[in-house]
Amino acid sequence: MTFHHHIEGISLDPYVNGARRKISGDVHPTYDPATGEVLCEVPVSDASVVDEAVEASRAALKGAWANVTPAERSRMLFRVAQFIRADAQRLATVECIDSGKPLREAVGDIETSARYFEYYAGIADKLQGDTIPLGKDFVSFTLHEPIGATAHIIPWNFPLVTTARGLAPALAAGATAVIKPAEQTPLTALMLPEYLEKAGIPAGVVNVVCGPGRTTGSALTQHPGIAHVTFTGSVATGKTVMMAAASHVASVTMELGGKSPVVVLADADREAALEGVLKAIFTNAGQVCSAGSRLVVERSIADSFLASLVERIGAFTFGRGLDNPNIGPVVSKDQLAKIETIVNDSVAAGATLLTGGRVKKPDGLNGWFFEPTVLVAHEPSTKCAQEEIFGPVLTVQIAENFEHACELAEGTEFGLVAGIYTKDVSKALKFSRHVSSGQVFINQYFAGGVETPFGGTKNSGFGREKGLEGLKAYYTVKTVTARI
Ligand code: TXE
Repeated sequence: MTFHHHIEGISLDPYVNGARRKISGDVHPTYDPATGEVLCEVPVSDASVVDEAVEASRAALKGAWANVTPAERSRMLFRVAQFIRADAQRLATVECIDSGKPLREAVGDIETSARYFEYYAGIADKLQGDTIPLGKDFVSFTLHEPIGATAHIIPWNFPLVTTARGLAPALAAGATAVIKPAEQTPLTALMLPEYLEKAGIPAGVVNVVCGPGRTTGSALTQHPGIAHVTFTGSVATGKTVMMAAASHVASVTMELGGKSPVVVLADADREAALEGVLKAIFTNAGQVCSAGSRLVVERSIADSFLASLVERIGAFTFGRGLDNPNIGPVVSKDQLAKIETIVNDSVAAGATLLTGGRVKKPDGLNGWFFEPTVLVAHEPSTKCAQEEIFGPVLTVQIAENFEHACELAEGTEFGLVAGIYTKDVSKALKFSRHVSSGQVFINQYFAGGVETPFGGTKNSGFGREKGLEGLKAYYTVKTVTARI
Protein backbone atom coordinates (compact mmCIF):
# COMPACT_ATOMS: atom_id res chain seq x y z
CA MET A 1 0.00 0.00 0.00
CA THR A 2 1.53 3.29 -0.97
CA PHE A 3 0.78 6.55 0.66
CA HIS A 4 -0.80 7.95 -2.47
CA HIS A 5 -3.50 5.38 -1.96
CA HIS A 6 -4.29 6.99 1.40
CA ILE A 7 -4.31 10.59 0.25
CA GLU A 8 -6.63 9.86 -2.62
CA GLY A 9 -9.78 11.72 -1.84
CA ILE A 10 -8.18 14.29 0.48
CA SER A 11 -8.54 17.78 -0.90
CA LEU A 12 -5.33 19.74 -0.46
CA ASP A 13 -7.01 23.06 -1.21
CA PRO A 14 -7.72 25.56 1.54
CA TYR A 15 -11.22 25.43 2.98
CA VAL A 16 -12.81 28.86 2.99
CA ASN A 17 -16.42 29.76 3.67
CA GLY A 18 -17.63 26.21 3.32
CA ALA A 19 -15.90 25.38 0.03
CA ARG A 20 -12.54 24.32 -1.31
CA ARG A 21 -10.85 27.40 -2.68
CA LYS A 22 -8.88 26.68 -5.87
CA ILE A 23 -5.66 28.70 -5.81
CA SER A 24 -2.67 28.86 -8.07
CA GLY A 25 0.84 29.90 -7.14
CA ASP A 26 3.19 28.52 -4.50
CA VAL A 27 2.96 25.02 -3.13
CA HIS A 28 4.82 23.49 -0.22
CA PRO A 29 5.73 19.81 0.12
CA THR A 30 4.85 17.52 2.99
CA TYR A 31 7.21 14.58 3.47
CA ASP A 32 7.08 11.01 4.70
CA PRO A 33 9.59 11.28 7.57
CA ALA A 34 10.37 7.55 7.36
CA THR A 35 11.68 7.81 3.79
CA GLY A 36 12.36 11.51 3.33
CA GLU A 37 10.23 11.41 0.17
CA VAL A 38 7.67 14.03 -0.80
CA LEU A 39 4.13 12.81 -0.14
CA CYS A 40 2.28 15.61 -1.83
CA GLU A 41 2.42 19.33 -2.46
CA VAL A 42 -0.03 21.60 -0.75
CA PRO A 43 -1.07 24.97 -2.19
CA VAL A 44 0.08 27.93 -0.09
CA SER A 45 -2.63 30.29 1.07
CA ASP A 46 -1.37 33.83 0.63
CA ALA A 47 -2.52 36.91 2.55
CA SER A 48 -5.56 37.39 0.32
CA VAL A 49 -6.82 33.84 0.95
CA VAL A 50 -6.18 34.31 4.67
CA ASP A 51 -8.17 37.53 4.51
CA GLU A 52 -11.10 35.73 2.85
CA ALA A 53 -10.98 33.05 5.54
CA VAL A 54 -11.01 35.58 8.38
CA GLU A 55 -13.83 37.55 6.77
CA ALA A 56 -15.83 34.33 6.32
CA SER A 57 -15.37 33.45 9.97
CA ARG A 58 -16.42 36.96 11.02
CA ALA A 59 -19.50 36.85 8.85
CA ALA A 60 -20.49 33.41 10.21
CA LEU A 61 -20.11 34.69 13.74
CA LYS A 62 -22.84 37.28 13.27
CA GLY A 63 -24.84 35.21 10.79
CA ALA A 64 -25.26 31.46 10.38
CA TRP A 65 -23.50 30.45 13.60
CA ALA A 66 -25.37 33.01 15.73
CA ASN A 67 -28.63 31.46 14.50
CA VAL A 68 -27.70 28.03 15.81
CA THR A 69 -28.92 27.52 19.38
CA PRO A 70 -26.49 26.21 22.00
CA ALA A 71 -28.42 22.92 22.08
CA GLU A 72 -28.02 22.51 18.31
CA ARG A 73 -24.34 23.44 18.58
CA SER A 74 -23.97 20.70 21.15
CA ARG A 75 -25.59 18.11 18.85
CA MET A 76 -23.39 19.18 15.95
CA LEU A 77 -20.24 18.73 18.02
CA PHE A 78 -21.37 15.28 19.13
CA ARG A 79 -21.83 14.42 15.46
CA VAL A 80 -18.32 15.65 14.62
CA ALA A 81 -16.99 13.23 17.26
CA GLN A 82 -19.01 10.39 15.70
CA PHE A 83 -17.80 11.11 12.17
CA ILE A 84 -14.18 11.28 13.32
CA ARG A 85 -14.57 7.94 15.10
CA ALA A 86 -16.25 6.39 12.07
CA ASP A 87 -13.26 7.38 9.90
CA ALA A 88 -10.61 6.75 12.59
CA GLN A 89 -8.65 4.16 10.67
CA ARG A 90 -8.17 6.39 7.64
CA LEU A 91 -7.36 9.43 9.77
CA ALA A 92 -4.85 7.49 11.88
CA THR A 93 -3.12 6.12 8.80
CA VAL A 94 -2.77 9.57 7.27
CA GLU A 95 -1.57 11.08 10.58
CA CYS A 96 0.92 8.24 10.98
CA ILE A 97 2.47 8.68 7.54
CA ASP A 98 2.46 12.49 7.53
CA SER A 99 4.06 12.85 10.99
CA GLY A 100 6.03 9.61 11.26
CA LYS A 101 4.53 8.64 14.61
CA PRO A 102 3.82 4.96 15.41
CA LEU A 103 0.39 3.86 14.21
CA ARG A 104 -0.85 2.91 17.69
CA GLU A 105 -0.09 6.47 18.85
CA ALA A 106 -1.86 7.92 15.82
CA VAL A 107 -4.89 5.75 16.64
CA GLY A 108 -4.81 7.16 20.19
CA ASP A 109 -4.56 10.70 18.80
CA ILE A 110 -7.66 10.28 16.64
CA GLU A 111 -9.67 8.96 19.57
CA THR A 112 -8.48 11.88 21.73
CA SER A 113 -9.51 14.29 18.97
CA ALA A 114 -13.00 12.77 18.85
CA ARG A 115 -13.12 12.94 22.62
CA TYR A 116 -12.44 16.72 22.57
CA PHE A 117 -15.49 17.29 20.40
CA GLU A 118 -17.57 15.01 22.60
CA TYR A 119 -16.38 16.61 25.85
CA TYR A 120 -17.04 20.17 24.71
CA ALA A 121 -20.31 19.17 23.03
CA GLY A 122 -21.55 18.44 26.52
CA ILE A 123 -20.88 21.95 27.78
CA ALA A 124 -22.06 23.97 24.74
CA ASP A 125 -25.55 24.42 26.23
CA LYS A 126 -24.39 24.93 29.82
CA LEU A 127 -22.17 27.98 29.54
CA GLN A 128 -24.07 30.43 31.66
CA GLY A 129 -23.33 33.63 33.52
CA ASP A 130 -24.05 34.88 37.05
CA THR A 131 -26.46 37.21 38.73
CA ILE A 132 -24.72 39.64 41.01
CA PRO A 133 -26.38 40.95 44.20
CA LEU A 134 -26.21 44.77 44.37
CA GLY A 135 -29.19 45.41 46.65
CA LYS A 136 -32.85 46.01 45.91
CA ASP A 137 -32.36 48.90 43.49
CA PHE A 138 -30.33 46.98 40.89
CA VAL A 139 -30.38 43.95 38.69
CA SER A 140 -26.96 42.83 37.49
CA PHE A 141 -25.99 39.79 35.45
CA THR A 142 -23.27 38.52 33.16
CA LEU A 143 -23.55 37.28 29.58
CA HIS A 144 -20.98 34.87 28.19
CA GLU A 145 -20.53 35.95 24.59
CA PRO A 146 -18.33 34.28 21.93
CA ILE A 147 -14.94 36.00 21.75
CA GLY A 148 -15.12 36.32 17.95
CA ALA A 149 -13.13 34.85 15.10
CA THR A 150 -10.19 32.87 16.47
CA ALA A 151 -6.90 31.80 14.87
CA HIS A 152 -5.34 28.42 15.63
CA ILE A 153 -1.67 27.94 14.84
CA ILE A 154 -1.00 24.23 15.01
CA PRO A 155 2.31 22.38 15.51
CA TRP A 156 3.38 19.16 13.77
CA ASN A 157 3.77 16.83 16.74
CA PHE A 158 0.04 16.29 17.44
CA PRO A 159 -1.63 17.69 14.32
CA LEU A 160 -5.26 16.66 14.77
CA VAL A 161 -5.21 16.54 18.57
CA THR A 162 -3.98 20.12 18.87
CA THR A 163 -6.51 21.26 16.29
CA ALA A 164 -9.38 19.60 18.16
CA ARG A 165 -8.12 20.83 21.54
CA GLY A 166 -8.62 24.46 20.49
CA LEU A 167 -11.40 24.13 17.93
CA ALA A 168 -13.89 22.13 20.01
CA PRO A 169 -14.06 24.61 22.93
CA ALA A 170 -14.07 27.55 20.50
CA LEU A 171 -17.12 26.14 18.70
CA ALA A 172 -18.80 25.15 21.98
CA ALA A 173 -18.52 28.77 23.13
CA GLY A 174 -20.00 30.01 19.83
CA ALA A 175 -16.78 31.38 18.40
CA THR A 176 -15.57 30.74 14.84
CA ALA A 177 -12.12 29.69 13.64
CA VAL A 178 -9.38 29.81 11.05
CA ILE A 179 -6.93 26.93 11.37
CA LYS A 180 -3.35 27.01 10.11
CA PRO A 181 -1.79 23.55 10.42
CA ALA A 182 1.98 23.11 10.52
CA GLU A 183 3.51 22.98 7.05
CA GLN A 184 5.07 19.58 7.93
CA THR A 185 1.71 17.91 8.76
CA PRO A 186 -1.29 19.58 7.11
CA LEU A 187 -3.25 16.50 6.00
CA THR A 188 -5.60 15.63 8.87
CA ALA A 189 -6.59 19.30 9.32
CA LEU A 190 -7.46 19.31 5.63
CA MET A 191 -9.71 16.26 6.19
CA LEU A 192 -11.57 17.86 9.11
CA PRO A 193 -14.02 19.88 6.97
CA GLU A 194 -15.51 16.57 5.70
CA TYR A 195 -16.76 15.76 9.21
CA LEU A 196 -17.73 19.34 10.09
CA GLU A 197 -19.89 19.59 6.97
CA LYS A 198 -21.58 16.25 7.55
CA ALA A 199 -22.29 17.33 11.13
CA GLY A 200 -24.11 20.40 9.80
CA ILE A 201 -21.70 23.11 10.92
CA PRO A 202 -22.50 26.10 8.69
CA ALA A 203 -20.17 27.51 6.05
CA GLY A 204 -17.59 29.99 7.34
CA VAL A 205 -17.60 28.75 10.94
CA VAL A 206 -14.35 26.82 10.42
CA ASN A 207 -11.79 27.61 7.74
CA VAL A 208 -8.46 25.91 7.03
CA VAL A 209 -5.53 27.69 5.40
CA CYS A 210 -2.13 26.12 4.72
CA GLY A 211 1.37 27.43 4.29
CA PRO A 212 4.57 28.38 6.06
CA GLY A 213 4.43 30.19 9.38
CA ARG A 214 6.31 33.25 8.26
CA THR A 215 3.85 33.96 5.43
CA THR A 216 0.46 32.27 5.92
CA GLY A 217 0.80 32.07 9.73
CA SER A 218 1.91 35.63 10.11
CA ALA A 219 -0.85 36.96 7.78
CA LEU A 220 -3.37 35.19 10.02
CA THR A 221 -2.02 36.29 13.40
CA GLN A 222 -1.62 39.88 12.20
CA HIS A 223 -5.13 40.05 10.82
CA PRO A 224 -7.14 42.71 12.69
CA GLY A 225 -10.28 40.59 12.35
CA ILE A 226 -8.89 37.93 14.70
CA ALA A 227 -9.97 38.27 18.33
CA HIS A 228 -7.94 35.45 19.87
CA VAL A 229 -4.89 33.43 18.82
CA THR A 230 -4.33 29.93 20.16
CA PHE A 231 -0.70 29.03 19.57
CA THR A 232 1.29 25.87 20.24
CA GLY A 233 4.92 25.84 19.18
CA SER A 234 8.36 27.19 20.02
CA VAL A 235 9.13 29.99 22.46
CA ALA A 236 10.67 32.16 19.74
CA THR A 237 7.69 31.88 17.39
CA GLY A 238 5.33 32.33 20.35
CA LYS A 239 6.90 35.71 21.08
CA THR A 240 6.49 36.75 17.42
CA VAL A 241 2.85 35.65 17.49
CA MET A 242 2.23 37.60 20.70
CA MET A 243 3.58 40.74 19.06
CA ALA A 244 1.41 40.20 16.00
CA ALA A 245 -1.64 39.73 18.24
CA ALA A 246 -0.71 42.82 20.22
CA SER A 247 -0.94 44.92 17.07
CA HIS A 248 -4.72 44.56 17.20
CA VAL A 249 -5.12 43.74 20.93
CA ALA A 250 -6.11 40.12 20.39
CA SER A 251 -5.85 37.80 23.37
CA VAL A 252 -3.54 34.79 23.14
CA THR A 253 -3.07 31.30 24.54
CA MET A 254 0.59 30.28 24.48
CA GLU A 255 1.60 26.63 24.77
CA LEU A 256 5.35 26.69 24.34
CA GLY A 257 6.90 23.40 25.28
CA GLY A 258 9.17 22.46 28.12
CA LYS A 259 12.05 20.63 29.72
CA SER A 260 9.97 18.66 32.15
CA PRO A 261 11.60 16.68 34.97
CA VAL A 262 10.59 13.21 36.12
CA VAL A 263 11.82 12.80 39.68
CA VAL A 264 12.40 9.22 40.82
CA LEU A 265 13.00 8.94 44.56
CA ALA A 266 14.70 5.96 46.18
CA ASP A 267 11.43 4.58 47.58
CA ALA A 268 9.60 4.64 44.22
CA ASP A 269 7.89 1.57 42.76
CA ARG A 270 10.75 0.55 40.48
CA GLU A 271 8.71 -1.00 37.68
CA ALA A 272 6.18 1.84 37.51
CA ALA A 273 8.99 4.40 37.46
CA LEU A 274 10.90 2.60 34.70
CA GLU A 275 7.84 2.31 32.52
CA GLY A 276 6.86 5.91 33.24
CA VAL A 277 10.30 7.34 32.42
CA LEU A 278 10.46 5.42 29.13
CA LYS A 279 6.96 6.50 28.10
CA ALA A 280 7.63 10.09 29.18
CA ILE A 281 10.54 10.54 26.78
CA PHE A 282 10.05 8.03 23.97
CA THR A 283 6.40 8.62 23.10
CA ASN A 284 6.34 10.16 19.61
CA ALA A 285 10.16 9.94 19.59
CA GLY A 286 10.27 12.63 22.28
CA GLN A 287 8.39 15.18 20.18
CA VAL A 288 5.89 15.98 22.90
CA CYS A 289 5.60 19.37 24.60
CA SER A 290 5.00 17.65 27.93
CA ALA A 291 7.72 15.00 27.39
CA GLY A 292 9.58 14.05 30.55
CA SER A 293 12.95 14.93 29.06
CA ARG A 294 14.92 15.10 32.32
CA LEU A 295 15.20 12.19 34.72
CA VAL A 296 16.11 13.40 38.20
CA VAL A 297 17.04 10.29 40.15
CA GLU A 298 18.25 9.87 43.74
CA ARG A 299 21.89 8.81 43.90
CA SER A 300 21.29 5.73 46.06
CA ILE A 301 19.34 4.01 43.25
CA ALA A 302 20.83 5.79 40.24
CA ASP A 303 23.27 3.11 38.99
CA SER A 304 20.82 0.23 39.03
CA PHE A 305 17.94 2.33 37.72
CA LEU A 306 20.00 3.61 34.80
CA ALA A 307 21.28 0.11 34.03
CA SER A 308 17.69 -1.17 33.78
CA LEU A 309 16.71 1.79 31.64
CA VAL A 310 19.56 1.26 29.18
CA GLU A 311 18.81 -2.47 29.01
CA ARG A 312 15.19 -1.85 28.06
CA ILE A 313 16.15 0.74 25.45
CA GLY A 314 18.47 -1.87 23.94
CA ALA A 315 15.39 -3.91 22.94
CA PHE A 316 13.66 -1.01 21.13
CA THR A 317 12.56 -1.43 17.52
CA PHE A 318 12.79 1.22 14.78
CA GLY A 319 10.88 1.75 11.60
CA ARG A 320 8.07 3.41 9.74
CA GLY A 321 5.17 4.55 11.85
CA LEU A 322 2.91 2.09 10.02
CA ASP A 323 5.03 -0.82 11.31
CA ASN A 324 4.39 0.29 14.89
CA PRO A 325 8.00 0.52 16.09
CA ASN A 326 9.04 1.73 19.55
CA ILE A 327 10.83 4.61 17.84
CA GLY A 328 9.66 6.15 14.58
CA PRO A 329 11.37 8.91 12.62
CA VAL A 330 11.40 12.52 13.78
CA VAL A 331 9.32 14.88 11.73
CA SER A 332 11.90 16.64 9.56
CA LYS A 333 15.49 17.00 8.48
CA ASP A 334 15.70 20.26 10.47
CA GLN A 335 14.44 18.59 13.62
CA LEU A 336 16.98 15.76 13.22
CA ALA A 337 19.79 18.30 12.80
CA LYS A 338 18.69 20.18 15.92
CA ILE A 339 18.70 16.99 18.00
CA GLU A 340 22.13 15.97 16.76
CA THR A 341 23.60 19.39 17.48
CA ILE A 342 22.35 19.60 21.06
CA VAL A 343 23.53 16.06 21.81
CA ASN A 344 27.00 16.68 20.30
CA ASP A 345 27.39 20.04 22.05
CA SER A 346 26.39 18.50 25.38
CA VAL A 347 28.83 15.61 25.07
CA ALA A 348 31.58 18.06 24.09
CA ALA A 349 30.74 20.04 27.23
CA GLY A 350 31.21 16.97 29.46
CA ALA A 351 27.88 15.13 29.52
CA THR A 352 28.26 11.32 29.66
CA LEU A 353 26.58 9.30 26.94
CA LEU A 354 25.05 6.08 28.34
CA THR A 355 23.43 4.91 25.11
CA GLY A 356 22.54 6.17 21.62
CA GLY A 357 23.68 9.60 20.49
CA ARG A 358 23.66 9.19 16.74
CA VAL A 359 21.56 9.54 13.64
CA LYS A 360 20.29 6.12 12.57
CA LYS A 361 19.30 4.59 9.25
CA PRO A 362 17.11 1.56 9.95
CA ASP A 363 17.09 -1.12 7.26
CA GLY A 364 16.17 0.23 3.88
CA LEU A 365 14.81 3.52 5.22
CA ASN A 366 16.34 6.81 4.31
CA GLY A 367 14.30 8.96 6.66
CA TRP A 368 15.03 10.99 9.77
CA PHE A 369 15.77 8.65 12.66
CA PHE A 370 17.73 9.27 15.86
CA GLU A 371 18.84 6.62 18.31
CA PRO A 372 17.12 6.64 21.69
CA THR A 373 19.67 8.41 23.80
CA VAL A 374 20.46 8.74 27.49
CA LEU A 375 22.91 11.43 28.59
CA VAL A 376 24.03 12.23 32.11
CA ALA A 377 24.40 15.98 32.66
CA HIS A 378 26.86 16.67 35.48
CA GLU A 379 26.06 20.37 35.51
CA PRO A 380 22.54 21.85 35.43
CA SER A 381 23.80 24.40 32.90
CA THR A 382 24.62 21.78 30.21
CA LYS A 383 22.57 22.38 27.06
CA CYS A 384 20.84 18.98 27.22
CA ALA A 385 19.55 19.87 30.72
CA GLN A 386 18.26 23.30 29.68
CA GLU A 387 17.12 23.32 26.04
CA GLU A 388 14.08 21.64 24.63
CA ILE A 389 15.49 18.96 22.30
CA PHE A 390 12.20 17.51 21.02
CA GLY A 391 13.73 14.16 20.18
CA PRO A 392 14.31 10.74 21.78
CA VAL A 393 16.92 12.09 24.19
CA LEU A 394 16.70 11.70 27.95
CA THR A 395 18.92 13.86 30.12
CA VAL A 396 19.75 12.41 33.54
CA GLN A 397 20.49 14.53 36.60
CA ILE A 398 21.60 12.83 39.82
CA ALA A 399 20.13 14.21 43.06
CA GLU A 400 21.72 13.73 46.49
CA ASN A 401 18.37 13.75 48.28
CA PHE A 402 14.77 14.95 48.03
CA GLU A 403 15.61 18.62 48.55
CA HIS A 404 18.29 18.50 45.87
CA ALA A 405 15.83 16.75 43.51
CA CYS A 406 13.36 19.61 44.04
CA GLU A 407 16.08 22.14 43.28
CA LEU A 408 17.17 20.35 40.09
CA ALA A 409 13.55 19.88 38.96
CA GLU A 410 13.00 23.61 39.22
CA GLY A 411 16.24 24.59 37.48
CA THR A 412 15.13 25.52 33.95
CA GLU A 413 13.30 28.39 32.31
CA PHE A 414 10.37 26.11 31.49
CA GLY A 415 7.41 25.12 33.64
CA LEU A 416 5.08 22.77 31.81
CA VAL A 417 5.08 19.46 33.71
CA ALA A 418 6.84 18.03 36.72
CA GLY A 419 6.55 14.31 37.42
CA ILE A 420 7.43 12.42 40.58
CA TYR A 421 7.60 8.76 41.51
CA THR A 422 7.55 8.03 45.26
CA LYS A 423 5.49 6.10 47.80
CA ASP A 424 5.75 9.01 50.24
CA VAL A 425 2.55 11.05 49.84
CA SER A 426 3.94 13.88 51.88
CA LYS A 427 7.00 14.27 49.63
CA ALA A 428 4.83 14.07 46.50
CA LEU A 429 2.59 16.84 47.78
CA LYS A 430 5.50 18.96 49.00
CA PHE A 431 6.98 18.62 45.53
CA SER A 432 3.66 19.64 43.96
CA ARG A 433 3.60 22.80 46.05
CA HIS A 434 7.25 23.57 45.40
CA VAL A 435 7.52 23.27 41.61
CA SER A 436 6.53 26.03 39.26
CA SER A 437 4.68 24.16 36.54
CA GLY A 438 1.26 23.87 34.99
CA GLN A 439 0.93 20.13 35.69
CA VAL A 440 2.25 17.71 38.29
CA PHE A 441 2.06 13.99 37.55
CA ILE A 442 2.37 11.72 40.60
CA ASN A 443 3.21 8.03 40.04
CA GLN A 444 1.99 8.09 36.44
CA TYR A 445 3.41 10.21 33.65
CA PHE A 446 0.89 11.79 31.23
CA ALA A 447 -1.80 11.25 33.88
CA GLY A 448 -5.05 13.04 33.03
CA GLY A 449 -7.19 13.46 29.95
CA VAL A 450 -9.16 15.96 27.92
CA GLU A 451 -10.90 16.85 31.20
CA THR A 452 -7.75 18.10 32.99
CA PRO A 453 -6.60 21.72 32.45
CA PHE A 454 -3.26 21.98 30.68
CA GLY A 455 -0.77 24.80 30.17
CA GLY A 456 2.47 26.32 31.31
CA THR A 457 4.26 28.71 33.61
CA LYS A 458 7.49 30.64 32.88
CA ASN A 459 8.73 30.10 29.27
CA SER A 460 6.23 27.28 28.77
CA GLY A 461 3.59 29.94 28.23
CA PHE A 462 0.26 30.85 29.75
CA GLY A 463 -3.42 30.24 29.39
CA ARG A 464 -5.05 26.88 29.97
CA GLU A 465 -6.44 24.45 27.44
CA LYS A 466 -8.49 21.29 28.04
CA GLY A 467 -11.14 20.87 30.72
CA LEU A 468 -13.57 23.61 31.65
CA GLU A 469 -10.64 26.03 31.94
CA GLY A 470 -10.08 25.59 28.20
CA LEU A 471 -13.36 27.30 27.40
CA LYS A 472 -12.43 30.59 29.02
CA ALA A 473 -10.31 31.78 26.11
CA TYR A 474 -13.31 31.58 23.78
CA TYR A 475 -15.90 33.75 25.46
CA THR A 476 -15.97 37.23 26.91
CA VAL A 477 -17.97 38.26 29.93
CA LYS A 478 -20.34 41.15 29.46
CA THR A 479 -21.84 42.59 32.66
CA VAL A 480 -25.26 44.18 32.40
CA THR A 481 -26.35 46.30 35.36
CA ALA A 482 -29.67 48.11 35.63
CA ARG A 483 -30.99 50.51 38.21
CA ILE A 484 -34.64 49.58 38.65
O1 TXE B 1 8.18 25.53 15.64
P1 TXE B 1 7.34 26.86 15.33
P2 TXE B 1 9.09 24.62 14.68
C1 TXE B 1 9.43 23.41 19.60
C2 TXE B 1 10.39 22.22 19.53
C3 TXE B 1 10.89 22.31 18.13
C4 TXE B 1 10.96 23.80 17.92
C5 TXE B 1 10.96 24.27 16.48
O2 TXE B 1 11.44 22.44 20.45
O3 TXE B 1 12.16 21.72 17.99
O4 TXE B 1 9.81 24.28 18.57
O5 TXE B 1 9.84 23.73 15.76
C6 TXE B 1 3.83 28.42 12.81
N1 TXE B 1 3.62 33.56 12.59
N2 TXE B 1 8.04 23.00 19.40
O6 TXE B 1 10.07 25.45 13.95
O7 TXE B 1 8.07 27.78 14.44
C7 TXE B 1 4.34 27.21 12.06
O8 TXE B 1 3.98 27.30 10.70
C8 TXE B 1 2.63 32.67 12.78
C9 TXE B 1 7.29 22.77 20.61
O9 TXE B 1 8.20 23.76 13.88
O10 TXE B 1 6.93 27.40 16.65
C10 TXE B 1 3.67 26.09 12.81
O11 TXE B 1 2.31 25.99 12.38
N3 TXE B 1 2.84 31.34 12.81
C11 TXE B 1 5.87 22.56 20.35
C12 TXE B 1 3.70 26.58 14.26
O12 TXE B 1 3.88 28.00 14.18
C13 TXE B 1 4.10 30.89 12.68
C14 TXE B 1 5.41 22.01 19.09
C15 TXE B 1 4.83 26.01 15.12
O13 TXE B 1 6.07 26.31 14.53
C16 TXE B 1 5.17 31.77 12.49
C17 TXE B 1 6.25 22.36 17.96
C18 TXE B 1 4.89 33.17 12.44
N4 TXE B 1 5.85 34.07 12.29
C19 TXE B 1 7.54 22.80 18.15
N5 TXE B 1 6.31 31.04 12.37
C20 TXE B 1 5.00 22.30 21.52
N6 TXE B 1 4.83 23.29 22.40
O14 TXE B 1 4.44 21.22 21.64
C21 TXE B 1 5.96 29.75 12.48
N7 TXE B 1 4.62 29.65 12.66
